[in-house]
Amino acid sequence: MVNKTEKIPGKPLCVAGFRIFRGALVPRAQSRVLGDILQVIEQAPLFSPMTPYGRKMSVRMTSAGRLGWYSDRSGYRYVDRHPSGTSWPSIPDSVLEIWQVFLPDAPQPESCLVNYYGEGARMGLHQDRDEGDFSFPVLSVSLGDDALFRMGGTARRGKTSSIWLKSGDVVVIGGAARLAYHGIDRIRSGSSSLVPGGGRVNLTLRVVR
Ligand code: MD6
Ligand code: FE
Repeated sequence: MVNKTEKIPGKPLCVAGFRIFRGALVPRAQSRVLGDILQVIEQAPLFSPMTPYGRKMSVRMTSAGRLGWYSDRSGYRYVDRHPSGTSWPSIPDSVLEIWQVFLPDAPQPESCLVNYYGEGARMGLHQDRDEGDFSFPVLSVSLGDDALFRMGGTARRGKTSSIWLKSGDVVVIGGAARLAYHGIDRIRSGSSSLVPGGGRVNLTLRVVR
């Protein structure tokens, strides 16, 4: 699953408290996870959330797990149903295995947010703070096209650093970085052939409570 036969993640690259595990998933593992996520998308189709300010997000989303992230004029929150009214599909085992390898001491994640970036999609600088409990890290998995990831501190206008995330990279934000600002400035369209039709899929796994 993960790059090491003994299933121990290698030493991460640390930027502003973000732990970046480059190439954590070998290509075979990336294909398996993506295949499982495409099935999630079949059951719970991608949709474009509306921000509380009334703008449509350029990233399309869906979720797996007990809770899914949702946004509309009433604000950002976790809900137990897809907009179609059905419960979210369960988090695939291939995805739970990644969480298990990187965060063996954390409880099981309750939510796996699936973000799809087509050409031109981006995600503004934000904090992940819609969860009821910040004691556990958020783990992200990048699949498909490269993405320019910007990382800052806990102040909105603080200094930031950027790095290109590639398919198979895993990022863990926990501890002091759990509430750090981050975002995706842009995608390098066509840089990967993993996702059918192109684009980037990012998974973020969380304990919500
Ligand atoms: C993305 N990632 O990579 C957006 N959040 O498309 C996130 O918003 C994120 O990478 C929390 C922890 C890690 C992340
Ligand atoms: Fe985030």
